[in-house]
Amino acid sequence: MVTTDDYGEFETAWCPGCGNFSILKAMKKALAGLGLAPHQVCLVSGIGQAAKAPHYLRCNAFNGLHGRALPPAQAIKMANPKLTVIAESGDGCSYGEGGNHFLAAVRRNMDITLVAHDNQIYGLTKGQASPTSLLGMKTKAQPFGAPSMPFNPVGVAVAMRAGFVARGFAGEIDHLAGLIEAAVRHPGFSLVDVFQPCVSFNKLNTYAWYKERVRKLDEEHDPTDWQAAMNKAFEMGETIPIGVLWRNDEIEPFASRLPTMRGEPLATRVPDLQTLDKVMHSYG
Ligand SMILES: Cc1ncc(C[n+]2csc(CCOP(=O)(O)OP(=O)(O)O)c2C)c(N)n1
Ligand code: SF4
Repeated sequence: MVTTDDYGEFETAWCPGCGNFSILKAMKKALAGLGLAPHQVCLVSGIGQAAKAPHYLRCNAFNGLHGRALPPAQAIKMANPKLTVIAESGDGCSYGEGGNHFLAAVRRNMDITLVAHDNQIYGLTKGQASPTSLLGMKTKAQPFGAPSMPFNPVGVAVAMRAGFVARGFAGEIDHLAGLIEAAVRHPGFSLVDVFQPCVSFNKLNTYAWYKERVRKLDEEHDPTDWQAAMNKAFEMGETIPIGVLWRNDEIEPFASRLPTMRGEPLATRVPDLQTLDKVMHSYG
């Protein structure tokens, strides 16, 4: 039986009290809950504090460039669809530097999961506003307040009728583990945007701020009702719903649209060198 211990215990470089610790716990719980052994999983990240998360789990991992977690994650899945591939990175990495990759991943609907640690700030570079920072939030780099409207990742993903869209909170570990499990089980692109307090640099969106606002979605919410999901995705005031906002069971996963992804994984296929040779010569 797979347990959380199989994923190891490592020393981290995170500040004491950082929300990243809880997301790490939830991730281990979810992977063990799914019965996935470490060799069956590949975690992919970019750059940032959140992007260090895969360093702290004993499983396959790829740590790439800032904003570029999703392209290698999709490439890994294409090469070996048998692997469970999870991209895990910060909000800056996922929606700022990696914004276009995020949109492309939603459109492709490949069977991977993005777990975005959304601390509404750039943590690693010491506290500049990120794409999800609230309008007017003061930081050292934005003393007059963040001047741009915040990006709403779950709103955009629901608007695009993505495969699966959920929002979690680092202060609700068991609930978050359940969301990650459901996201991984979904046979297409899945997003879990996670509110993650950055205790060092985000003095607005603190644990107390989130606790006052986050509310678990009740049973009545139907995640296949697009209009209801849109309404919940944009409920960002005194209450902010967490849970599975939206699920699209109707779109085909990418693998069934691309014939080369059918059959034996590319990673284990025996290449037909004669045909390859002919193709190469045809360009000569
Ligand atoms: C292309 C590129 N732009 C900018 C940087 C500088 N940089 C490194 S980490 C980072 C912010 C990370 O923020 P986020 O992704 O939200 O993660 P966090 O550290 O908050 O977990 C930036 C801007 C970089 N490394 N590469
Ligand atoms: S700077 Fe913020 S995000 Fe980074 S480890 Fe410290 S508390 Fe966490």
